[in-house]
Amino acid sequence: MDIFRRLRRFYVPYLRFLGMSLAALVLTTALGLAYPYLLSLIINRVVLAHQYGQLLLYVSLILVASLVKGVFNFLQQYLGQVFGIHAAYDLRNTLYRKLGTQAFSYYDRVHTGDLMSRLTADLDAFRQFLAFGFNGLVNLVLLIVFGLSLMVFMNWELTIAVLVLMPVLAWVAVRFDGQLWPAYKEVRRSLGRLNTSVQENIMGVRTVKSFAREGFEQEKFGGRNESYYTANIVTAALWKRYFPYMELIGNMEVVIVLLVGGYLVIRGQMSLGDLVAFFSVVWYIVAPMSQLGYQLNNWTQSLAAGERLLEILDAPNPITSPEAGHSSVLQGRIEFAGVDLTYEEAPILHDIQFVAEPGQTIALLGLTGAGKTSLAGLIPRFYDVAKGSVRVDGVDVREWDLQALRRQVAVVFQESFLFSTTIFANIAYGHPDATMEEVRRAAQMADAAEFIEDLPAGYSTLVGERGIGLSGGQKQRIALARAILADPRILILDDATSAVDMETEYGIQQSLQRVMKGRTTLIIAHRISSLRRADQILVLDRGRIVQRGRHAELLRESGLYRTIYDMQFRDQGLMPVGRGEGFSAFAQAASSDAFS
Ligand code: DGT
Ligand code: MG
Repeated sequence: MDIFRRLRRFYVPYLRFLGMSLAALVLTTALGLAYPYLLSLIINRVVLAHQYGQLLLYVSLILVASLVKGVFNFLQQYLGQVFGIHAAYDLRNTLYRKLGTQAFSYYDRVHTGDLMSRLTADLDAFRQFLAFGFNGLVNLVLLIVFGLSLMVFMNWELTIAVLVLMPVLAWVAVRFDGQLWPAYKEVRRSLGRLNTSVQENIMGVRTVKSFAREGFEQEKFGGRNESYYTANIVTAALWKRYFPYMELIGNMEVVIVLLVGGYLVIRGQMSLGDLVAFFSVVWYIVAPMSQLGYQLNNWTQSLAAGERLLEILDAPNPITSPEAGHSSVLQGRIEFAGVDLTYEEAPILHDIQFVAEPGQTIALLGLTGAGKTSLAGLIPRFYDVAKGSVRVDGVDVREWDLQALRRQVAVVFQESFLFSTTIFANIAYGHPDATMEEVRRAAQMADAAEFIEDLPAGYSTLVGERGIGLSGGQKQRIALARAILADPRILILDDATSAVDMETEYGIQQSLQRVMKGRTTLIIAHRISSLRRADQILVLDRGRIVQRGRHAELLRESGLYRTIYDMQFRDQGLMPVGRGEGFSAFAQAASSDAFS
């Protein structure tokens, strides 16, 4: 019940549709009960009284009642649907908006497939209930109230006989519902897991195939499919176990009516017409009563679904924009003061301290897993610090208006992501009203223009799902062009040129130096060649800055920097493996540009 209360803001605005639907429902039910009454009249006044002249009149009345009932029944169902569709529409939008504002840390935890199944299957179960479930339950109540009144009106002794079994019915229903709730939660959960598996297999199909692990994945999927299957079987079995009881009770009601009613008719205490009418009212009520299980089923299912939707809506978001947050054109001064970062209690960064003046280039170097990406992510506030502060232009990022901050900080992520649309739209993503000229210029600076213009459809080429595939380096350069076009005051390049050859990287760096004049750049790289011209190089080791300075200074010190440098240059010939691919190309670039 609480679940419906907490979700009420989505359906309360549309209660008028439910109201109209319920009004139509009342009329449908009333007309439905008019039928047994007319039947009793036919028997008492026509058949038993031998007044066959009136037959046509009563038959036409029944016909009219059925027709009008049909119209109201249509309205009842249609308006119920409209109610559900409207509420689901709002709920879907709100869920999506909530997911859109969720912090990075939220996405570290959730599974895409599970989220998808909540947004589709669970939302639909909830909609179904709003559309049919409410009405179904109300219908039941109406039938019982109307039907009972009619029965009491016709013969109260017989009514009492029928009511004897009611507590049994209620007991069975409540017991059943108690077992159904956990069963349905399990159905929903296992569907979420199943979808996660499907999603991962589609995303990771290349890895699966290259390791010939189709069998393993098949088995994993099979296992989850089986859990889902079992959960469904369990609910079906519960259902089936309960159903015979309901049917038995229904049939016993019929027997009671025939026994007691027959006795009353024989004793002359009840007319035959009334018995027939009574009998059909009981029939009329018993059928939906035996569907009580179905209604409960519907109700329980939608509660389980509603709970999963509430989990999305109620998930706390640690990163929210402050009210009336700071917002101004950014100069580009970055300051880390005693910054610690933890991911779910695990310490990642310790006491990070540095200042980048506007226009400077800061480089981060360190072994894999040292915390470079994590450090950079603190600037646009992807995560919040555990201790200390990150200030941009002297203002703590937690006091910045989040949108204003992020709009002026562009990040080229370690893994470039392209949307399945045109190359043009991908580059213009952060700046949707960009002209072709601007897009082309950004592409040129990222050294992407040439290959894009060689494609048959040029900038209109579709990438991603339906479009052509691009090489890793091509994707990276498109992502880079996207960041350049956003015209950021702070640019973060997380290994942004790792997939291009050294010559291309060199060219990109030259043009970046021009664009980024007066702006701050943070470069993360594994190749010393990529960062040797930085104003300040920070060497990160297991979450701490262990060395800092310019290339020439760091080379003179013994330490991690020198070690990495030696590995990358001294032992060129001896390095069969490693991250510094393309050494010969680099050597050329290096020789044309003195190191120290
Ligand atoms: P890379 O890109 O391989 O050169 O490595 P870095 O230096 O960019 O490392 P980073 O910052 O991605 O990761 C530092 C540590 O933090 C590493 O032990 C993995 C862990 N870590 C990274 N991202 C997450 C996350 O989203 N959640 C949790 N719990 N840990 C994370
Ligand atoms: Mg990284």
